[in-house]
Amino acid sequence: MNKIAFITGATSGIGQATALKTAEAGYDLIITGRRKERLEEIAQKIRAKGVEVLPLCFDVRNPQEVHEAVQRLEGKWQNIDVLVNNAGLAVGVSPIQEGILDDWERMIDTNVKGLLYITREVAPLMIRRQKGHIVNIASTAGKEVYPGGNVYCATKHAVDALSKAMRMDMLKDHIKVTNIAPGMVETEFSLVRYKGDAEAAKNVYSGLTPLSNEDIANVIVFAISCPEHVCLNDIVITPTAQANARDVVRK
Ligand code: NDP
Ligand code: 8X3
Repeated sequence: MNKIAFITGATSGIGQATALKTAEAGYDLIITGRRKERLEEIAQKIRAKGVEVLPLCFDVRNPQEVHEAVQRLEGKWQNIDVLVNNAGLAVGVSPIQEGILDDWERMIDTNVKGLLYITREVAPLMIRRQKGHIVNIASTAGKEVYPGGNVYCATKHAVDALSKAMRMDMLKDHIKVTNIAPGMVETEFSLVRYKGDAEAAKNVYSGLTPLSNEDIANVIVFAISCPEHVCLNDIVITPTAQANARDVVRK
């Protein structure tokens, strides 16, 4: 029987590529996101690879929706081997003193509270089977801060801390936890951050070769394919043109 991976935020970017790559690696998939049509389209694409897929449309910020979605899982779908906590976003680049409260709430509620709500529902299913692997998508913004990154960086520092905490809390239950910290990956991330301003989003990656969503998906597949006794704890991945959260070289 195929293993099962549960991937949040699979309608775009890193989550979408991870869904496709894990399907190719032989996993059946539970994929989530808020955009129902996209989710269905991606589910169709994955089914064409001959694996089973269960699309679940909900907002990770809503604890009731998260609870109901996971509690409704039946039969084999409860046997989740891998959880990829990927759904997340940055909104805005304002300095703290000009920060927009709604942007802050969206980032904290999605990146921190959403990740916690999902983990709170899925981890007990893994513990019941005394096995499982949780992959948290953090960021280089969770290692360092940069001007205008304030609250986004704080949420990703929180993810970094939660990865360490989860690994300790579920150590005795043999649950692996891998923290993945990417630098610049060209996805819809910057379009969301700049609130639909395509020009500003494009400029983020101008003059350098950013990572692709597939680059990150390949690393995730590698991490979840390690032998039972091997756990990759923390992986930082940047484009060659990026040294850390601040320093990049452009042509
Ligand atoms: P995208 O914007 O392309 O994808 C984000 C995904 O998250 C979408 O599928 C979106 O689905 C989902 N999502 C966002 N908010 C919610 C919500 N409230 N409920 C459910 N799903 C949600 O960006 P990326 O692929 O780049 O981002 C994925 C993760 O990677 C994020 O956690 C991001 O912080 C992190 N990251 C990104 C980097 C980058 O440079 N791109 C670098 C480092 C980390 P939908 O809108 O359908 O709900
Ligand atoms: C996204 C990478 O550099 O925009 O997490 O913070 S960055």
